[in-house]
Amino acid sequence: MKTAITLSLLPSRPSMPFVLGPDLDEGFALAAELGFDAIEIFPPSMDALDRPKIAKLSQQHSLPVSTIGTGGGAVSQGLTLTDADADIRKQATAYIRNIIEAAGDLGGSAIIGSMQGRAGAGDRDESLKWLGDALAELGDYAKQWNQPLLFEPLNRYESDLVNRLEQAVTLIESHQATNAKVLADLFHMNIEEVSIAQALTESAQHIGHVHFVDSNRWPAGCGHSDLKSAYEALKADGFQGVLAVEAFPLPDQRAAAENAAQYFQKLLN
Ligand code: LER
Ligand code: MN
Repeated sequence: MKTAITLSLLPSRPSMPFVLGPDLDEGFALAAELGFDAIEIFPPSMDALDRPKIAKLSQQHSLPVSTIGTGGGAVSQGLTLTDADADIRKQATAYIRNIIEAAGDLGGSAIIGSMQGRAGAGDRDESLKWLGDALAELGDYAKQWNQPLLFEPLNRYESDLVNRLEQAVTLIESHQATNAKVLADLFHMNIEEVSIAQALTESAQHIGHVHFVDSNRWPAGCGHSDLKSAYEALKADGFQGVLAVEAFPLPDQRAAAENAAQYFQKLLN
């Protein structure tokens, strides 16, 4: 398994689960210094993504970009794949295509989390159909770069569509979204799953990426989730992807990054 740490291109905020950023030079340098294997980037918009600069830093520090989040489309522009307005759904798809392309060119994959939206007062089955169809279409698009499309169940306070891994697997299979993989975020799972380790094992064949974070969304070791058993389950199931630190930058950015790096050193060696 490899490790990654998140870098947000928005100013760092304690309420956002991104450890590094917004300065790319500083973020890449600290990630390299602490021995992470890759970087996960969260841009608020396509314009914020300085692709040449990211490519240069990635090469300079030998730090591949594992993943790029698409949530900026929802947070900054109000786009989701399940909006009642077909035009907004189309704009959301176009936004995600651009991120798939940017990530693919950098050798990484795109994440669909917040872009799944919510059914709210609308028809939940219809929302799930729009979402499943989008995962199939966008997953096919990502094949050009030989990358999976990562789909992330969110906890109930962020979405009423897909909260547990098993629901994501059902959606992927029922829509033949053959290139969509599940992103297991251990923070959301702590809220939604009966057992994190058991859920990981049950969906093992579909898991493509992990947000490795503690119960309180602080870095691993700073909360009360049984992350050792989560890791042992992933290992036993042959998971070979990335464990990414998508955690609050607390108590501060550097300490959060150092705590996560120290935890990984003990866990992985
Ligand atoms: C949001 O809560 C989250 O976990 C992100 O990875 C999804 O955009
Ligand atoms: Mn996450």
